[in-house]
This record gives sequence, C-alpha cells and structure tokens, in this order.
Amino acid sequence: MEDKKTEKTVEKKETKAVNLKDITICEATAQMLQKAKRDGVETAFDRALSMKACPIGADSACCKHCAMGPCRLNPKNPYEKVGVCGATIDTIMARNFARMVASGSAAHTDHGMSMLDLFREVVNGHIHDYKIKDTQKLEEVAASIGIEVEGRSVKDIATDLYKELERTYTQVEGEIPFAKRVPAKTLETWRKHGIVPRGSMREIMELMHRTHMGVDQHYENITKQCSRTALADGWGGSMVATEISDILFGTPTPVSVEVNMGVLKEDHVNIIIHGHEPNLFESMLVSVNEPTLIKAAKAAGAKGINLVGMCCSGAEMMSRHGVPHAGNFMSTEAVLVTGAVDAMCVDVQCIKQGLVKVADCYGTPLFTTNPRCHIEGATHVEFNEHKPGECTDEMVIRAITRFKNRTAAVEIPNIRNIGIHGFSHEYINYMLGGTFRGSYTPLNDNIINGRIRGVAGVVGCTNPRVKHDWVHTELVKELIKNDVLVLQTGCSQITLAKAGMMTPEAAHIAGPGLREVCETVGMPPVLGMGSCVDNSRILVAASEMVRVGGLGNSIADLPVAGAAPEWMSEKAISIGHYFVASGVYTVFGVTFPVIKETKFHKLLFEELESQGLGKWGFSPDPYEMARMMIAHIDKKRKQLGIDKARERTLVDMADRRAMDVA
Ligand code: NFS
Ligand code: SF4
Repeated sequence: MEDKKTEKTVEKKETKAVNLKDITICEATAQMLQKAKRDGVETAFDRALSMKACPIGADSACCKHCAMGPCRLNPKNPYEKVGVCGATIDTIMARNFARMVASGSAAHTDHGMSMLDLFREVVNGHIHDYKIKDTQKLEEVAASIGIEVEGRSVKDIATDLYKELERTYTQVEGEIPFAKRVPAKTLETWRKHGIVPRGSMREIMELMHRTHMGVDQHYENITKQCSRTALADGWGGSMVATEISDILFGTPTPVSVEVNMGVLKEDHVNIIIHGHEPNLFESMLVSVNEPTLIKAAKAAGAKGINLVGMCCSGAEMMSRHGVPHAGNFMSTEAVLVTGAVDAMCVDVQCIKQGLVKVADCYGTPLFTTNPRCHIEGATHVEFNEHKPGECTDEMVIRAITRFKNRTAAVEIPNIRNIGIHGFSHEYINYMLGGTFRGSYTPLNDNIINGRIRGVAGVVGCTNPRVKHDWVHTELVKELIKNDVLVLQTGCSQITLAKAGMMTPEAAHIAGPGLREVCETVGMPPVLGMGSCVDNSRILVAASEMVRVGGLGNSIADLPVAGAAPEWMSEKAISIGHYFVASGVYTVFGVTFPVIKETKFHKLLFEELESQGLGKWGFSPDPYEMARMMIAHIDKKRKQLGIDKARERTLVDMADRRAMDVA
C-alpha cells in the first residue's frame, strides 16, 4: 500500500512539471487543459502521461488468442522463444496486425452499411425524413459500376444501385462492385495475388477465423487475407459510406468554414455532435432550425442555437453544409472544459469513455444515440431514422434546459480559423479542368511538367502519445514546401485548418511550382476532402489520375504517398493497409506494432512493393517522414521518366526569381 502511495505522488509531480507546449500546439486545447487543471479535471493527456504504453504490446510481441497463454515473447530477441502452441513472432505479429485490420475494416464497413440501410428505406419509401438529394451523383455512381442510367427514373436507378451495393457486404463469391473502378493493372495485380475482395462480411469473418489459435500460421498467407479485408474497407464499405452519403446529403463543394473552439458562443445554446455517421447530424441540423425550438431557446435567454461538429461527422457536415467545427479527437474532452457546451451528442467511433466524467464535471449532458454505442453514465436517447426528429428534438430541448441552468463558469478560447473545405474528387475534376472539360488532365500535366512534384494524402487521428497537432502540421508544411500537393481527411484536416493552411493564401509557403498552380487556380495547397471514410475519395482521385494517363498504368506507378502521423485507431491501420494494398507508400508515425528485423516487418516494409503493391513506412519524426515520402515520389518520377522535367522547371523558376529581383 505504502509503495503505491509514493508511486502516485511521484506520478502527480511528474504530471505537474509538464509544459503544456510539449503536449499540444493547439492553443485552444492548451488553454482548456490549463483550466481543467485548475478545475481538478483529468483528461486523456493526463492519463497518457501517467500510464506508460506497455512495451511488449507496443511491439506486438504478445498473444492472448487462447488460454494456454497469454504468451509473451522477447521483443529484444524475437526469435529466441515461441508461444506455448509454438507460434512464432511472425505469426503472432501478423495475427495481431490482421485483427486490427479486421476491426478497423468492420468499423468502416458497418458505418457504410448504416448508410446503405438508410438509402434502402428511403428508396422503398419507408423513410420520409431523408431523400435523395444529389441525383447527378446517383447516376454517376450507378454508371460507374455498370448500371444503365439513360432514360430511367431515379427510383429505378436507386433500386438497382442498392441491390448492387449490397453485394459489397453479402457477396459470397466474386468481386465487389467497386472493383470496377480500380485501374486495370492494379486489379490484375490483386487477382494475381488472390486479394480482390468478396463481400466484407465474408472477408472479415475469414480473417477472424484464420487468426484464431491454430489456423493460419504463415505470416505471408495471413497478410494476403489482411490485404483482402483492408481492400474490402477502402473500395467497399468506406466507399459505400462516402458515395451513399453524397447521394443522400449532397456532394461537397468548396465552402468557407470556421474551425476551432472559438466557434462556440457564450450567449447561445451550444450543441456539439461528435461521431461518424452523418444521418444523426443531418437530423440535428433540421432540429436546430425548427422555429419552435429556436423560440424556446430564446425564451430561455439565449440568442439562438449554435450547432457545431467534432471529429469525422463534423468534417462531413463542414464540407457539405459549412457547419463550424470545434476540433479533432484530442480536443473532445477539452471542449467540454469550456463549460459552454449545453449538449454533446455522440453516435459511434472515437468517443472516449472519459467524456462522461468531464461532461459531468461541467453539468453538460452527454447523449449517446446509437444502439451500437451506449456508454455507462451517459444518457441514451435512441436515434431512429424512421422518426429522426424525435431524438434530435429531445436533445435540443435538454440542451436548452442546461443553458437555462448553466452553473459552470464559461471560458471559450477566442480562436477561430477560417478555411476552405469540401474538395470532393468531383470538384477537383471541375476546379482543375473547368465546367466543360472537367478532368484530371491539368493535374497530371502539372505533375508531368514538374510544377507539382507529387501528391500526398495526410490523414488520420491525433494521439496524446505525441505532441498534439504538431506532427501533422510540420509534415504538411514540409511537403508543400517541396511542391507536394496535400490531400487531407479526418482529424488531420482539422489540424491543418487550425494552422491556417486551408486557404489559397497558404500557397505563399508552398514551393514555387505548387504555388504557381495554386495561384492560377485559386486553390489552397492543402485540400480537405472530409471524414476518414472519405479517404475513398483519394482512391477514386488516384484511379482518375491513372485513367487520364501519362503517369503509368497502376496506382503503384503514381508519384504519390500517404501518411497518418498521429494515428491511434484500428481504423487507421485498416486505411493504411488498404492504401498499401492499392499501391501507395504509406508512412505512419507515433509507433508501429511490428518488431524491426523480423520477417513480417520485411514483408510489410519491403516485399509487398516488389509484389506490385505499395509498402509501409514508419517514422515518428515529421521531417524524416517528409523526406521518406518525397524520396519515394522522386523514385516514382524517375521510373516514369519525368524526373528531368522537374529539374528544368526548378531551374526556370530560379531564373525567373533572379530576373524578378533584378
Ligand atoms: Ni479517423 Fe474519425 Fe479522428 Fe482517427 Fe477517429 S475521428 S474516423 S479514427 S481519431 S481520424
Ligand atoms: Fe500462446 Fe499460441 Fe495461445 Fe497465442 S495461440 S496465447 S501464442 S498458446
């Protein structure tokens, strides 16, 4: 007992000594962490400091797939021992990794399934509160997978599209519908390796089976099913989530939005939606505009109702409707510390259980709404798409009550960052090519002539194990400085929005080539494409780049790279692996759950590339990460024979600058 006490005191002292500047570069979050400390409120930042990550688990050197174990191998000498069943380190790490992919893939595909369920009920006329908003997108998606659209009614096309996309989940044999969008050579490579996904239910089931004790015990074979399951996410469930959400709620086009905690308004009823499935948020948008509810808010002394998003559904609503966004994953507790939040309404994914306690400290009601996600201590108000307003109206009413009875001292960081969001792949087409000749040709041309060196997707979470927002920001700055156009989604997009990089003006810190393109088109050097499932937009954009020509025949030929510099979730691993399997070099930060110099590590980090796929990379350092990604882009440029063009372009620019000075 005595020992424990001393340990605790020591931990506390350590926590106190920490400089907030080492924890986050988000000033609003830092300000709220300071307030939290004053208020005696604990957050994930504190817990990350006081609880070290388990070193064996971090290396994935343990297995608890059966009761002969759990077995722990020595990460320092990984081939010294095997598990009780004889499982080697490569089997154990590959199984653990594969299960992360299975879980991440399940999360995205289940989200996509919810969207598809909603779509079916709308098409069948059983749901009236939602409708098909974007019929052009409906036709485009349907046509892209071979459904006849000419002269047919919206209902007929939608019915066929539903039936077809259901196969993304249920298909027992054969390729999923969106495999039709994959560049021919990439698809051929997948077929050769037997990794074209069938329905995701089958893929996830098989992966769980194969990683059970005593089944698949060859890391190469496990990795194949792992790739197939990840592809069932990227080209399956995630793509369904994006496309159906666009059809139901509208395809994003650029919109100017305010981001950061300063979007909260002290004199308004503040409602935050934090989660992933846009159907809840769409309904809340209707509820907060309900005249009777606005009247009730005013009667309670508020100037109005202020709806704000967080995390991924927030990113979608921001892109589609210009709803302001309060911050990313590592700010969800901090935002409650403002005392200004009158209701936080959550659905699924990335919702820290710790929110319950923080919300409680500030008298903020925390509402769970989804049957798949209850949280002990939160209030559950179930959301039902057949009568969505019942749930969202009730939460508004309760938020108004909380506003009326606010006792917590309110302190809102006065920081707002305006930026442009909502770059769907359709819009990029239009933006670069113009209305009549919408195409990726100008992008490809600018890559070929070297003004744009390559394209990088920087995506993913934030994580208290690293300096919040810092790794994302430094990486992206470094990339654009080197003429790499950056595409973003998820929490990373919010980070760079807070850093002011989502504006055309940010082009001034880009390299000369990228700056010239941005200035000509009037676009930011960093394009925000939405939520994490919207990474599927990046896959479609990459396929378009291949289709347009001049940059090789497969995604693996493109001068592109991806990164998740502050990742934390299993979803991120699934995304990373579907990018790798699609042909993209993908670099993760923070930590990587595989021991170096093992066979499995070699497979992920080197050998997959020689199989015609992409490969994994790892570095916790943003500058090293940028260097690795740029080196890969340059390697691809060389293989395409366009490295010379770039050298010329840079000389030209230097000459021009010299002339300008003179
Ligand atoms: Ni993506 Fe969105 Fe954020 Fe990470 Fe979580 S909110 S789905 S998993 S933390 S980017
Ligand atoms: Fe240990 Fe093998 Fe059981 Fe894993 S499956 S816990 S390595 S005995």
